[in-house]
Amino acid sequence: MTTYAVGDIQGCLKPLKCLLAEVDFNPSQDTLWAVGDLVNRGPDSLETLRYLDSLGNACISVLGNHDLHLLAASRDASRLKKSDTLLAILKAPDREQLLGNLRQRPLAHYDAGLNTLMVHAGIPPIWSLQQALTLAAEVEQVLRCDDRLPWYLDEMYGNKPDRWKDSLQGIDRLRAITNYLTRMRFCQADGTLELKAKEGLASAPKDFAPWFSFPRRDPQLRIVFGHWAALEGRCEVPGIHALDSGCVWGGQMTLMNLHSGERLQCDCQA
Ligand SMILES: [Mn+2]
Repeated sequence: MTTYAVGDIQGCLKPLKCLLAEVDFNPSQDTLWAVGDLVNRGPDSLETLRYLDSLGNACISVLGNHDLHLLAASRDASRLKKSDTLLAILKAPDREQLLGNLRQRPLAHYDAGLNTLMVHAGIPPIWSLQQALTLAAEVEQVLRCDDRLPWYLDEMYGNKPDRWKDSLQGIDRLRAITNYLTRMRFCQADGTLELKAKEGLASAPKDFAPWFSFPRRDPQLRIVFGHWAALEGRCEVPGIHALDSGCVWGGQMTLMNLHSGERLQCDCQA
């Protein structure tokens, strides 16, 4: 009965299976958390989705920006970029089932027993745990609604508004929540976002710092996140665990035992 969390998979199924074999992962007893970006850039996005779906309740995953991009591309293929490796999913006979399952996945997952929150990118310092969960649920509701999903996917791209306000409404509100939870790296203490810088800590734009470097509303809460490959799986802040170690970019995949905190990495090339 062990819960593990894995970093961004991005279609790298081989190292994932290698890590799960290494820990004798048993889907009838153990649970795998995935920090999102299940697909894209890597070689086996289609098989990754099929495999994670086959785990049923043994896999809990939050949505990352690439997963949302897949949903948007399934609505309008002209959104595909040259570097995307999503075509096999869009052409698959079971695409509707795979995409249908994907849009049921949450943007934030919290386990009280493990005192752990999982999000793809992070949460801004101005949000409490409860706020993060409530706001994530607002987007989740739209993702699961046939009538509102196309509107959301058409309007979700963009870097504005760059600062959270409780009074935000409509698509601005949903886009801000989405950007915090799935794209954020650097921000300010008041939550102002900077979404262009993608490199390591040294690349912080003037007056900005990593989202996890500010005092937090729930300092005892453990947070696991992915998205930021340039951190190479390292974060010095106690209780904040970076799991994206850039597997798809030639790095390793990281699997963390959420009970012991022990980490395992796999060199297996995707
Ligand atoms: Mn990402």
